[in-house]
Amino acid sequence: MFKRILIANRGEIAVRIIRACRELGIESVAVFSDVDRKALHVRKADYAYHIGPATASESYLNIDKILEAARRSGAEAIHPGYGFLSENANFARACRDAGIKFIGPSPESMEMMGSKTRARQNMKRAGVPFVPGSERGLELDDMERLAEQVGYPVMLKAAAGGGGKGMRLVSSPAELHSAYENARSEAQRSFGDNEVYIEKFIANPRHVEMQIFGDEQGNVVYLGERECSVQRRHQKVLEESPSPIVDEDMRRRMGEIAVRVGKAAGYYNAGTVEFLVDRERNFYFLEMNTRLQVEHPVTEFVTGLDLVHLQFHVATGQPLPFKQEDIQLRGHAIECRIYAEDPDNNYFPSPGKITRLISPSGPGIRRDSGMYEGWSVPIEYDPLLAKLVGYGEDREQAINRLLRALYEYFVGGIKTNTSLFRRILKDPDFRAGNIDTGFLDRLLTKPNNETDPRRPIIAAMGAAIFASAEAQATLPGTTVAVSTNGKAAPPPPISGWKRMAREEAVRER
Ligand code: MV4
Repeated sequence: MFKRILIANRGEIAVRIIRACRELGIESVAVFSDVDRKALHVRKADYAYHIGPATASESYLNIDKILEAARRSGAEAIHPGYGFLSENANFARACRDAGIKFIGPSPESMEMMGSKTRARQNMKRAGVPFVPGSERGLELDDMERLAEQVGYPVMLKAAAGGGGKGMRLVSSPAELHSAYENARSEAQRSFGDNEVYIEKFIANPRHVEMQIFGDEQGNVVYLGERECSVQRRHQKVLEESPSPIVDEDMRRRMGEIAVRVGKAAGYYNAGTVEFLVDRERNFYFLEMNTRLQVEHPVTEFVTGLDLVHLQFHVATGQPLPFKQEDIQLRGHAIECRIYAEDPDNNYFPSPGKITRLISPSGPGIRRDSGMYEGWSVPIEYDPLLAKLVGYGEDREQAINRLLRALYEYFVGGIKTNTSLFRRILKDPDFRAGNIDTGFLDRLLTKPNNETDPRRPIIAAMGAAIFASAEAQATLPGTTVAVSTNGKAAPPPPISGWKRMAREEAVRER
């Protein structure tokens, strides 16, 4: 096993990886930018190296700075976490060239999946079902011809894209020309690559992804699916495993397809194969994520595996310690992404100092967090604070445990999105498993039932007590300061509240 691993990341995922290191007796090396000196991952690691200013391109995204820290620290391997350099083939190659093990897939696998058109060509060859459309970038006239063939509405997508950037829905031939130009220029601006291809549009799909794991001997297994349809602006908000719509037969078919994707890519280490699922439960390969994902804890709960331990294990060159038939899924897990954002201000980021923190725990609850009381959430990075994961024997128990834990959570000083999860978890459609990628937008346009119907009465009671206290404060016998210069009097030195409390304390029963 490795003796020392550098974690090229920050926040909750860095803490998660440091925990795995500690459990296995591996020394952990943190890296940090100027604004992360006091971050939790820096406190928890065995060693920590400063790598530059807050700007990610000069710190967490800077290959030379990361490799320099690895060299100075004597780390033998680098775990990239998610985001930042995790899916950067040049970084994986630079690690290889520097004689440092990149804990993840080969740069070749990453490159194959980095371009959607290249991935579609390879998946076609491997017999993997993908959304009908083109496998190459197209010029406008070819695009017009193919759109007629596939049938409107169609989706234009950037080959280098992801997260909805450079994506356009086209409902009729008249809209194609301008949508094509827009998609192309957005793709050029966002990715420096204007290749655009076409797909048939799938209305209100579900997003279901399959976790796979490979070793360097060529074995690939699947570890169950995650339902990730609860999204907002292409950002996942809540994920669960298993998916409420996937039965044993569908899981086996989807899993075997995902393994075929992995094998076609010569894939090893942790990976995720994303599918779109239509209303008839047909599923289509969408893309592959070549990293450990944010939502991996739900898979860890239902499989009983530690995916980070497993990443370390296969990165040392050892084969997977189990076979497909050894994998058994048990129970149900749901993850909430707790963000520093303001639900009353369109979920705008809400950085600042955490002045008070009361954290949930208890049966079936896991919390992966990068925050602590007194720490300030920086504005420069993704505002994910923590992941709260609930586990139960079934979906209902997982939901109820999560709701209970959400009520225990108190984060003071900043705004967080915990109220959003109470709404989601109480929603009848969600509880029935009736979710697709439009679910959250629909929920957010409904009246907010999170508001307690007793609120107006509670407010009236509060007002009555306040009015009574005001009256008490000015009763004869109360000390009232009198102005000597004829201007407004200062407030009374003894409040009515205090006097009422004292009276209550000495009252005869
Ligand atoms: C689609 C689609 C419908 N039809 N492709 C959005 C982000 C990108 N990764 C893929 N996306 C979609 N591709 C076709 N042919 C609908 C979406 C989509 C979506 C997909 C997954 C999760 C959330 C989504 C929200 C809106 C649209």
